[in-house]
Amino acid sequence: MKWWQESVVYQIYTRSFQDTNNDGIGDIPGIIMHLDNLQDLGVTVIWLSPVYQSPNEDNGYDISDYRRINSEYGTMADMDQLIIEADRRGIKIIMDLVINHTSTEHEWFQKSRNRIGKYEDYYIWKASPNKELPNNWTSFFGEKSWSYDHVREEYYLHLFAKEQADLNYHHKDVLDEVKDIMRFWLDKGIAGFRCDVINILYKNSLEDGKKSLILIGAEHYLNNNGTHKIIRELHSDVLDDYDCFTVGETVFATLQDGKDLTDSNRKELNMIFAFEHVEVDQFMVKWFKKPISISKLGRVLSKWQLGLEWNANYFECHDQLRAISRYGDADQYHNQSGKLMATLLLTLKGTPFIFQGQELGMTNFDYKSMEDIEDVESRNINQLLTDYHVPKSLRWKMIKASSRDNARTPMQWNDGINAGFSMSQPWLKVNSNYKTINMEEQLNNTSSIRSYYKELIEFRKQSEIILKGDFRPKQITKHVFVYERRYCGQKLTIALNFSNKTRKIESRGLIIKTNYNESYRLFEGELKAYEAVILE
Ligand code: TEU
Ligand code: CA
Repeated sequence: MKWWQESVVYQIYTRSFQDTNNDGIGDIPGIIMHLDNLQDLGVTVIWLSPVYQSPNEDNGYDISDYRRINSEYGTMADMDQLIIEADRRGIKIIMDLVINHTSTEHEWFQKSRNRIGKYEDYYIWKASPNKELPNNWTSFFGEKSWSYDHVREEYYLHLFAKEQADLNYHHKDVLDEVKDIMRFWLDKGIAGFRCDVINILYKNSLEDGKKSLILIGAEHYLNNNGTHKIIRELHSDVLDDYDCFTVGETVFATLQDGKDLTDSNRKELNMIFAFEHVEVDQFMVKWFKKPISISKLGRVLSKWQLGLEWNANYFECHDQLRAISRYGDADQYHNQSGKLMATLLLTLKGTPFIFQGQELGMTNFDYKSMEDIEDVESRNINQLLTDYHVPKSLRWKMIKASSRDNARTPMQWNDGINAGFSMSQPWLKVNSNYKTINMEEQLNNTSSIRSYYKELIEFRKQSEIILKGDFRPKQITKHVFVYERRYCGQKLTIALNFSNKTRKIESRGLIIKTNYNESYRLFEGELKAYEAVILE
């Protein structure tokens, strides 16, 4: 096994993690402050969401200098110290590599709009004599994907916000720049990259896209050979020289795309973040709160588990809803459903990724209006819905049920001022449930969600079956998901009940883990509400 297959990764969204200088914004010293806590949890890799210099239109996913640290988060000296201090605790760091686009404040873009030297074609520009948009493509954030630049008097392409201009991968120098940036960070001692929207780099053509409800134009840039070739080149020219790993964030990837991207013979990526399982509730459920289809979730997860040799597993990140609010019951079965999601995440085949606060069972926000929202995606969607005359209350309902800010609320460290995140007004409001859901309360409480994460992480590290075993779906119904892991003639059965009623299942066995506190041993086929068991 490779070290990154045995790893447990913890994603830190620095802005919301811990503020140490009381400006209301999380920072790198705040991460260093909590390294002991992460080591205690059992984490062996940290994925840092972007901490590079950025005007923060999209919270760091709009980079204006890849070799500088955002001054809100600290200095390069802080970053170097973080790498050293993490290493002392057996924790490696992977960075976010955002190379589909840069901030329009990036020096390259500034030179490009002024047509300076080689930079002229670093981005995707299009003249338009009659001021019509160059094509009909729409962006991931709902708007048109072209903006007019008054300096160059041309349109530029942006598949995300208008402050995030897409780089032009038809220009060879762009890829060389990326390679240098990667080496810069790998030489500093980081252990790899989470590669942002890595499957859309290469644009085949700029022709009009097919009519579609969302993302018009995607067929011209999703998972094409140009992108595969770029990724292989990054692998052979850079990554191969280091002991590191990559996880690609791959929007709209099919299983076949996943196979192509992670097939070790092709030398592209080590694992990907697929989206299919976090899209089983897209639109209807997310916006209108219809109950999520557990059978669909189970089928999709099984398909990916069976289809790939190895992959990344996740249920939360800075773009997704909180898992308890989404798949569980945050009110009545907060503790059980938090542990249920932990059981699922940590017993699947693949490398598990925990998002900050997930180990505490943090929930979706409790905001009351658009004024509390910072997320650029939510703001754009709200604007779009306003343009379509969607009434305010319905707009809010949709935003509330889908906003990425649900996951981005500040970490809940204790029941003190601002949940211990900061002494001054946080950049994004703290969830008011911090009085009961917080780290301090859970740390020494043996029945807390955090204690369960810690226990299960340790269990996973010791279990060859979990680490190396095959995956077999056993029973997938409207309410339960049961699967086996098998290795060298041994097996474990994992049974999960995603409902608030007792459910009968076929499996039997000896319980070695349960998310209910009572210590019962023999499992006779009945799962309690939101119960999760691991059977021998
Ligand atoms: O996400 C890509 C992406 O597809 C999401 O923004 C998606 O549109 C959204 O989650 C749906 O709700 C990556 C980053 O994770 C995200 O934070 C960035 O905003 C985006 O790329 C642009 O860099
Ligand atoms: Ca700060």
